[in-house]
Amino acid sequence: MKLNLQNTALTLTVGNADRFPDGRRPQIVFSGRSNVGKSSLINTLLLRKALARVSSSPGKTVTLNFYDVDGKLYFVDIPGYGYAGVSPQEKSRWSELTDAFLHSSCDRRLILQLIDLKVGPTADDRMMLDWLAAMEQPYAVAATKADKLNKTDFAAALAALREALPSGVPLVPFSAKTGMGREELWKILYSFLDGGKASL
Ligand SMILES: Nc1nc2c(ncn2[C@@H]2O[C@H](COP(=O)(O)OP(=O)(O)OP(=O)(O)O)[C@@H](O)[C@H]2O)c(=O)[nH]1
Ligand SMILES: [Mg+2]
Repeated sequence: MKLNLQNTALTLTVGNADRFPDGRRPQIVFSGRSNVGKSSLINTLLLRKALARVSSSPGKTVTLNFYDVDGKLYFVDIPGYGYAGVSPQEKSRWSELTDAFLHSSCDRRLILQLIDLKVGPTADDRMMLDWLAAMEQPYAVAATKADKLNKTDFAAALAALREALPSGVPLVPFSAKTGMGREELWKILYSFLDGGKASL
């Protein structure tokens, strides 16, 4: 698959479980706790400054954003979890919407789970990782904000995160600030789009 990254747009913002687009197009889903860097990662992958809005008020909107990538696939920015300031009502809205989405049918769906490298996997992250493993869903992990660590801490944090993941799950250190990991993530995405689960 070849993609023209000049040809991307936010096409759909969904706050209701019955409004998902049909699952014929492949989807790359960006999942992670609030503030982990999902929107920044999407912007970096697509070489855009502000296609996905980098938030100043985390956890405020419970919507899924679908970005059309060259008419061939969707990048899906799902709302972040684990933001301390949200009400129980908003939390249950988050669960209902994301759960419905992640269970909705799609021919090819890859989840990119983001985990802050410096913070390490939180309790919520571990729940999400358990869920992904149980779903037998193809997924990869991006360790975000890698630029925040010095060399020694970087190596230690990456090794610790590796330990927390089942073997065979791709793990890519990433920084939206320096561009570290962008190429490697695209390789994973392309290999998924072209070959499927086995080549991950
Ligand atoms: N140093 C550094 N900061 C980053 C990086 N990526 C994101 N940030 C910062 O982290 C904050 C949150 O980034 P977002 O991309 O909005 O995170 P998000 O996961 O989309 O947040 P929500 O949409 O609220 O769930 C912003 O202040 C970003 O500038 C990174 O790679 N390095
Ligand atoms: Mg965001």
